[in-house]
Parts: sequence; C-alpha cells; structure tokens
Amino acid sequence: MRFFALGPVCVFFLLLWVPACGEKVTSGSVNPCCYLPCQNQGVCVRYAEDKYECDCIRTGFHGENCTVPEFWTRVRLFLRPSPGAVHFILTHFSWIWDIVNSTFMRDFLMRLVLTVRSNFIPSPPTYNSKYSYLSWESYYNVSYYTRLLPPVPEDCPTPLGVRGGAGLPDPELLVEKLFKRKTFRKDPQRCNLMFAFFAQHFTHQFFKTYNRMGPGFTKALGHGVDAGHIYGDSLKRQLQLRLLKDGKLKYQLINGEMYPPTTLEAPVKMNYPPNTPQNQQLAFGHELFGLLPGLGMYGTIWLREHNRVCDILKTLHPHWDDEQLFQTTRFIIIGETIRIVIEEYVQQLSGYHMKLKFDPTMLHNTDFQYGNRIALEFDHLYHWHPLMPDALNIDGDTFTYEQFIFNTSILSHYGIEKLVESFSRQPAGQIGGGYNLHAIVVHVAVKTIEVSRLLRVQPFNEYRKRFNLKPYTSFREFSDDEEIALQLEEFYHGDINALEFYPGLLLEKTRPGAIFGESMVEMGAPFSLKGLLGNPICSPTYWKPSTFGGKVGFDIVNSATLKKLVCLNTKTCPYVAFRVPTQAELEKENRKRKDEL
Ligand code: ACD
Repeated sequence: MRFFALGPVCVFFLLLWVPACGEKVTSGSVNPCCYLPCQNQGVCVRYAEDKYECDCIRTGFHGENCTVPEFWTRVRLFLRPSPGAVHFILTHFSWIWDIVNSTFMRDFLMRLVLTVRSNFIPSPPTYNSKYSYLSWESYYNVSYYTRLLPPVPEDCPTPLGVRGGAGLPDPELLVEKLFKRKTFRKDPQRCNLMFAFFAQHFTHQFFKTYNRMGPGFTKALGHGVDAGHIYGDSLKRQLQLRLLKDGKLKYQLINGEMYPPTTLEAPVKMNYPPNTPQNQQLAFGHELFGLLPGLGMYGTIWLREHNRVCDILKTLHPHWDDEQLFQTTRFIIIGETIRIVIEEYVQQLSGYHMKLKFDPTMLHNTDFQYGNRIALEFDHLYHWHPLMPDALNIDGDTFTYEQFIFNTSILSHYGIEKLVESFSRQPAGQIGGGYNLHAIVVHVAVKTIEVSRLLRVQPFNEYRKRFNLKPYTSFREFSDDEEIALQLEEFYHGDINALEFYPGLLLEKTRPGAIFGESMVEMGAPFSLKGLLGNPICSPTYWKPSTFGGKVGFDIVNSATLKKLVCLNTKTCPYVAFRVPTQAELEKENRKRKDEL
C-alpha cells in the first residue's frame, strides 16, 4: 500500500477541482478521504494529516485505490451483461417470456433476480448518518436509518467531500427550474392513482423520519413490512386501535359498511388540522392517513381485511384467545402485502414480461441473510411525488388538492368501491425525466436535497458505481433533454461528479417508454427485494402453514391479489388494478359486467 502526499500541482488542481486529482489524492489540510479515493467498495482509512489507506479486502480488487481487478473479478466483469441489455430483454420478446413464464426457467430467473439484487445490500447493516466507519452503535441502534455508503466525513470542505467546491445550487431554484411540473406528463407504463396511493400508504410503514430526533432517525423500528401503518408503530397505539375481542381492530359502521373508528373510540394521536372535531377524525395505524382520502381508502381496506381474516381464523380455532387471533392475522396481512407488492406492484413498475413470483422457499437453500434495515438512501430515492396528478377525479367530480387534503368526508361519501374504481382509471404522473412535480409538493423535493447535504450523502456517481453502473461522464450523457443538461451544467459548474443523489435519480433520462431511468431501478430494486424477502415471515423457520394459523391462512397469503383484497371487502367488485385499463381491457370489463347483469 502506498501513500500519496499532495504535491503543488495537485494543490493547484484542488483549487480549481479537476477530476485528475480524483485518483492521486490528498492535501495538506484536507482529509484525504474527502476525495472518496477508494473504489469498488474499498474502505478509506485516514492515518495522518495527508495519508490514507484503502482497505480492499474481499472487494475483488487491489492497488492503492482498489482499482486493479483480481483474475476472477476480471472474468466476472467480462461476462457480466449490462443492466441496459438485461432490462431490454426483460421488457421485450413477450412471446419468449410467455413460454419462460410457464416453465422451471421462471423460478430459476426469479431466484437469480432476488440473489443478485440482494447481494448489493450489506447484511448486517453498516453505517448510519453519524458514523462513516463501522461501529457497534451504528449496528445496534435501530433508531437510525442505515446508510449504504458512509456519510462524507464531517471535516470535508463540502457536503460531497471536495466536489461542489465552486458552490452547490440553491435547492429551491434547482427544484423550481427542473423538477416543477410544466404540463402533466402521464406515466408511459400506465401506472394509475391506485398505484400511487398504494406506494404512498405502503411505504409510510417503513419511511417515518423522526424529525424531532433529526433527519437521520426513524420512528419505524420494524425496518420493513411490519404493517405498522395498520397497527401503529408502538404497542400503546396498537392496543388503542384493537377491539381486544376476537383479534379484531376497532371499527364503526356507516351505512352498513366498515370504516375506521373515530379518535373518540380509538384515542390515538392523528395529524389532522387543529380545529377538526374528534368525531370527524378517523383513527388509523399511521398518524398521517387522514391527510389524503387515498390513504384513508387503503387504511379502510386493510382494516376490513384484518377483521375478515380474524373471522376466518376464529372459526378454525374457536379456542384461540384475542391475542393469538390478532398476532396470527397480522402475519397473514404482512404475507398478503408482500405478495401483492412483488407480484403486482413491482411487476407493474418493472414493465417486465417475466412474471415475478413471491416464493420465499426459493432462497431457503442459499446464503441469503434474513433481517433488514431501512436505508436513508432508500428513503430519499422513494420520494416519488411526480406520481401525483394535477387534480383528482372521483366518480365524475374533480377535486383540487385544497379540496382533497384532510377532507374527512370523501371516504364515506363515495365509499371504497367508487374510490377504487376512480383511482384505478386515473393516470399517475411519470416519476423520472424532470418537469413533472406538482407545485403543492415542490417543498418536499427541496427538503430532500437540503437533508442530503446536511447528512452528507455522497454524490450520485458514487452511488452509480456502488450499484455496478458506469458513472456518467457528462450532463449530456446523463440527460437527453437539452435544457436539463445545460441547466445542470450551470448549476453544478460543469462537474458531473458533483451532481447530487436525489436530483440524479429524478432528472436522469428515462428509459424508453418507462416511468423512470436506469438508476432508480438498479438502486431501488436491491433495497426493495432485500427488504421484502428479508422479512422474518420469509425465513425457513416462519414460512410454514402453522405460522399463519394452518393451511387456510397460508392459502390466503399464497393466493393474495389486489383484486381479492378489494373485492372480498366490498359489496360490489369495482375495476381494480395498478394501471389504467387499455381500450381492450375496458371492453372486456364492460362485457363482463353486462354478463353479470
Ligand atoms: C428487479 C425487479 C424490478 C424492479 C423494478 C423497479 C424497482 C425500483 C424501485 C423500487 C420498487 C419498488 C419497491 C417496492 C417495495 C419496497 C419494499 C421495501 C421493503 C422494506 O429487476 O429486480
């Protein structure tokens, strides 16, 4: 291992910042690790004022900065197909996939997807927003979101290390100029509002920043799919929501249909505007679900499903007490959720012709590690607010956000069927590609950028490398939109390596006909699949009928679909899907309805 001392030439370059300094690093006063010199997951350790060492152990590379591949790494790199090629194959040749999907090849490929994706995520988790080196505290203190890449050391000249030394863009200006919607652009993959509200309600169980503690902390200590949005994130809240009879949750009946109780019956803290009368405040597991009727809709559907499953388990196990019925139903709800997420939600998002499959046994004979820790980068990546349309159409009525937000009557006025039907028919916005963020949520993107600086999230290109993607070499390569490329060039003073994580994900050129770009898929999929399959219910010890109350409960999990979730809990069965129907699908639906009449 050799050390580098900063020569006068490099000092000159440092002042200007040129990438040539990236490899041979250091300075008299700057921590050499600020240059992020160690490649291929090598770990930078500072030894003296201007000395560092890269620990390349088990990276498959060696050399001062872990850049020299070992023999087998060379072979692997040579054989590895590009993500673009793999994505192209998965999203084309439907006739081949029709065959593959009905053979053993489907299981083989699904196992490959799960293992390849999960291997990007370290287990046990590593850093957090306080510790940029491994520490017991970081491993043990689950109040923090984990970090995939360590935060840039505190003593670096800029939040990105040394990049952005000429100044980072004003977040408000950046968002105003490049994120804010000009005219609504619908998602070319046809995701609808049923999808958008699913994304929002479901991710709120594991993205719950504990703002009072700081933006690196989370209140969702389950770190995954624990259904905390249905049951609350504490035992106290859970008990307030429970009927404490037959395993059920509290509810009220409106026109003979089940809805969440008000906070008078279930005295949980909800975030409604201060003057909202308590008899209009519905009580959900998540304190924010009163915000949008789309969240309330899903909260109500899951409430009905929970109580429906309780009834089934009660008939099968008449001697079980309330607690066992509740706990077992919760497992079933978690299982149903994971199945719907993989087989319908991620399927829709992927645009793949390959049929994704939720079968935990696929990983039982591999070295897959169970458990999960939600990463801050995953939280930032999942800020998908461009999904939201300009206004909401419900059963022929149009609502502006002002009319929709904290509207406590929409849910029971229209009822679940009409909301599901309307949201399933209304297109959501394209997430990637810029210029598609509704004005009402621009502040969220601004905040995300501010937080990423505060928490010293590494530059976008560092994440590209971490996920085996080639770093972009120019803004023109990054974006196919002339204006975005030019503006970013100006904002980041021509340095593509200064481009930040969140703007990188949201403004990157989208794949043809896709909802977002390459990076969102390649970075999002590992966090997602590791989180979903890392759930304890997927482990060999848990994944068996007895965990779910026997064969009947296990079958509920193994056959869950979005359609069943809705239609087993409504009087009529509305059109329900994660994408807007095509003309052909519409006609088929209409024919089916006529036949039913
Ligand atoms: C693959 C499957 C296809 C992946 C396609 C897009 C992935 C992009 C972002 C994440 C998508 C969904 C997240 C879903 C669930 C999150 C669950 C987290 C649980 C803790 O090619 O691999």
